[in-house]
Amino acid sequence: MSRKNQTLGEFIIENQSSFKYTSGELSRLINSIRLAAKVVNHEVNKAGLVDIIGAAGDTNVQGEDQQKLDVYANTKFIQTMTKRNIVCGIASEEEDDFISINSQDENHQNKYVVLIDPLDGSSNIDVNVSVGTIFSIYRRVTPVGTPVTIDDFLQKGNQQVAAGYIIYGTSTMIVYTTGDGVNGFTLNPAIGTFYLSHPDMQFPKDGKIYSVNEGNYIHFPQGIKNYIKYCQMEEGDRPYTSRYIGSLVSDFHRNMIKGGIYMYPKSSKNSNGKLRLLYECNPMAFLAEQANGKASDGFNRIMDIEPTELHQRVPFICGSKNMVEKAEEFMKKA
Ligand code: AHM
Ligand code: MG
Repeated sequence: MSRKNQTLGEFIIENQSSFKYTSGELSRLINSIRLAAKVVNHEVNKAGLVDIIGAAGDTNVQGEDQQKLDVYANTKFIQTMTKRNIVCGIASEEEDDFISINSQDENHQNKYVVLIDPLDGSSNIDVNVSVGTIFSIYRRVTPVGTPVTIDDFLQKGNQQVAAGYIIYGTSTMIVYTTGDGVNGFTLNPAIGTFYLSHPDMQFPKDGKIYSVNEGNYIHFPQGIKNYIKYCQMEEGDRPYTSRYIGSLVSDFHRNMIKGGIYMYPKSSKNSNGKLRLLYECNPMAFLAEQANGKASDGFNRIMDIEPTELHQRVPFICGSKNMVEKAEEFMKKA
């Protein structure tokens, strides 16, 4: 059982045996994410001090301008996992295609693939607002000893073996699950160590916060419009409070602690919403369910959606169970 003040390193070792595949490979992988997180954290915290913010000039596969820190975080996470030779493949929001990893002596012996959004919400960096890293981990489905294929990445969310996020906020935290609850670790920047600060995190069953970009209201489906009106209605414990940071990790993190719902629905402008199924929605959905919350596209469980492409988008409704179920009710009625 988890103990407060335990370091993340100790926690990983202590909990390794409770994981059904006990080779230690997953532990080493989470350790490498921890290391890259510290390096990226250091750089994110310098963003206001050095000339690192601003578009790097590249455009990513979604046609968005890349900020320099997106590129930096992408490189660091990929480098760390590649150099330590612990994964057989990586897919990233910042890379058009997946990367197959093989060191000559290992001959594709690694079993895990990672999907990552290295710096989510990066439009918030130059205004000093929290951003995050999101990661999702699967066991490969193709045979060990062969190069990974797209099939290793296009797995349903319900096949994830671990998922988590790093939040670069007022404190830096790693929050992750290996399918046995959700635990949060806070970085002590003075000594560079993550400590277990939030054991066994749980979404309150109900909440009073709704998080959605209401600027898109007129483009939303009728069910979402009706649910937003319901949130604003003076009745019982309503109206709810509206809180939207525009940084998924931060909005999710706050809602998990306080109780709330996050929505990025489809709209008449954007038929599948904005968020990416494989490295944004699925990992958050896994965390939500492990913390007694819920994640849906309005009708179906996010983690049951069959992926068809790496950068697929999907409408996303996630948070306190009763709130998500209420939003689904409005979607079905409309
Ligand atoms: P990004 O991956 O380009 O940073 O986009 C994802 C982010 C989420 O973190 C956030 O919740 C959402 O986009 C905000 O979008 P919008 O500005 O349209 O509300
Ligand atoms: Mg993103």
